[in-house]
Amino acid sequence: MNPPLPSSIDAADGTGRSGLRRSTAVLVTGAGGEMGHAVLRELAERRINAVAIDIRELDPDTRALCRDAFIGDICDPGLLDRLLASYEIDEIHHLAALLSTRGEFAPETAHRVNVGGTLNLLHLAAEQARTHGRTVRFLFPSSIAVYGVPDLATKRRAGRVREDQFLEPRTMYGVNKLEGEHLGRYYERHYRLLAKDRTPMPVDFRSIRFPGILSAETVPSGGTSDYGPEMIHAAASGRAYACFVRPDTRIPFTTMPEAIRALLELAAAPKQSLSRIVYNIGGFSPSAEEFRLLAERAFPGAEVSFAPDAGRQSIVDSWPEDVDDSAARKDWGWAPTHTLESAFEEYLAPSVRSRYA
Ligand code: AKB
Repeated sequence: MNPPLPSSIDAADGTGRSGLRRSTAVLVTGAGGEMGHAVLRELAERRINAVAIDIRELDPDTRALCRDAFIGDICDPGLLDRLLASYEIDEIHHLAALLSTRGEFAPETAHRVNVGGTLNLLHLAAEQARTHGRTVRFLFPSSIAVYGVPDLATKRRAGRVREDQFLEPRTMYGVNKLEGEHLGRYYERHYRLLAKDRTPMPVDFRSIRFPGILSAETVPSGGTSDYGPEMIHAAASGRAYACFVRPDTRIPFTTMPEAIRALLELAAAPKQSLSRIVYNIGGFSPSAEEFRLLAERAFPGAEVSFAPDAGRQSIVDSWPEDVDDSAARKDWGWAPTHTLESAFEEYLAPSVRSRYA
């Protein structure tokens, strides 16, 4: 089992919500989402006191992984006040977001949730730091959606994109994630710049730009990298799948266990070794056609066809083919362990197969 993170401070008093002293906890927003369940499971294994927020009631398995759960909107200050009445927060994993496809149907709502929610949580973190006199660590999953490569020829030429290239996102979600990164930098380095009583570095902001994520346990919804996981889950469950991007479409992917490992490794890295606040991590970059071939090999009889949707295609075409993650490798020792083949053979195919068995 992994050693506890340095931030793992359990309540020594055992007073819980009704006692006079508040328990220290790690806050996880979007706890009911794809990533939330996996993060909570890892925190529970490390015996870290986690408090969850989600817009919907958590399923019993996820609820059992946390000390407490608050159901409501991260934009509701009343909800955050209720939470702070019972807990001191010393670390936040802010996973709640409206993804790239869903965000294009309701851009203003996406902005309210993705940026307004992030701002509320950064403010909460800064206030916790001020009242308790210690920096609050803030983990923010950003996304390859912050990139906006102008056209396919440039995408092919660019290859592995660095963190500071092509930052002109096409989607509201990408705009919001980029804004989240900027807000994090501001709260860490410049918050209340002119105030006489300002707290230096109230927030220790750490962010990863995730590629598409493949989970064997859940099927995502509302994203544009969803064609990868949708294809695998459809193939495993014997459903025909019409892929909404062209066969030659290529973006980076990783698996859910690798994504969670990356987030927790970045959380545990010594601050002095971090030269950036936001890092790319790569994995493998198959074309949609390569995905199809692997899915058909792993699940004989799978029926995958291609029916590109022009709008969603244009979103994926604006994301890079691959990312340069050399900063993550150098600063905190990031090392992906899955290749596309091993991700399929060792993780996706067996787990997805047993899920639908
Ligand atoms: C999406 O497709 O919106 C997300 C992402 C790439 O961040 N999966």
